Amino acid sequence: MFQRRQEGGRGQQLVAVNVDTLLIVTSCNADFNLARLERYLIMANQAGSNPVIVLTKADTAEDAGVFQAQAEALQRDLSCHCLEWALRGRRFPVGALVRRWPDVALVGSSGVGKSTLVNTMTAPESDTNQKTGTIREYDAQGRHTTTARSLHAISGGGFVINTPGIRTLYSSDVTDGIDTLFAETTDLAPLCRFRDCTHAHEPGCAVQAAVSSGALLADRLERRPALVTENRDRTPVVSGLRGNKIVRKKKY
Ligand SMILES: Nc1nc2c(ncn2[C@@H]2O[C@H](COP(=O)(O)OP(=O)(O)OP(=O)(O)O)[C@@H](O)[C@H]2O)c(=O)[nH]1
Ligand SMILES: [Mg+2]
Ligand SMILES: [Zn+2]
Repeated sequence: MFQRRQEGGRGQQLVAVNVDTLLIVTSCNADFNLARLERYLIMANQAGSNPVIVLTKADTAEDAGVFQAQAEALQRDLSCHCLEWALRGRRFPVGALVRRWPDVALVGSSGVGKSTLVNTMTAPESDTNQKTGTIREYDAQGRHTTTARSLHAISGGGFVINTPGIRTLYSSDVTDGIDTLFAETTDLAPLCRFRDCTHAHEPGCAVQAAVSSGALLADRLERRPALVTENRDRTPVVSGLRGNKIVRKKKY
């Protein structure tokens, strides 16, 4: 079950359920943002689905391989597909993917080409014709063309859910998702001297030792503390000291 916290809202909004593969769509242009991709990966990991990064608009980039290499480095064994605009008129190669993981959902910012992809995944005789819209040239922002979620049969089996572009993705209640994103750190954590080690400054930290020895890239740790803190601050605690504090604050 994918859910996301709404901007300004307190509750969670349901995005999709029973999804085997989450296709995280981004473009080889100004939309490409590693920190945002990490949030999508956390969402997919937390829901227990198989995340796949789909890079669209490879035709507009000088070297799409640079985008692909950066995306692939975000999580252990992450699969990442780079799509050429030339795919227009051809089918998105979901065949192998869908045989293993038949139910797919697409997420990503507005204008990255989710609806364009859905149109190439469904059978030509199906009545799927998702409306697509142009993007603003100067910053690659889409215009929120798709406004509702929809489910379509993929030719060859399985189903795909198209979703409206997401503006901001907050992380809350996703501790497991973060642990999977940073699997190298998660694996090392039991070797740290302190059980609640933040891997930032503590002595006897196995993660920092791995960075010093070159076994782990320091880049991998850069955005982790912010994600951990955001998750902690946004996750409601139902019992214990912090939970009680929140209840008291609400009362008075
Ligand atoms: N150059 C190029 N343009 C593409 C590609 N894929 C999609 N587009 C264009 O990108 C624009 C946005 O595509 P959409 O499919 O509407 O994007 P979306 O992600 O569904 O956007 P929202 O519905 O607003 O969330 C359209 O003008 C598409 O024609 C691609 O691979 N290369
Ligand atoms: Mg769309
Ligand atoms: Zn540590």
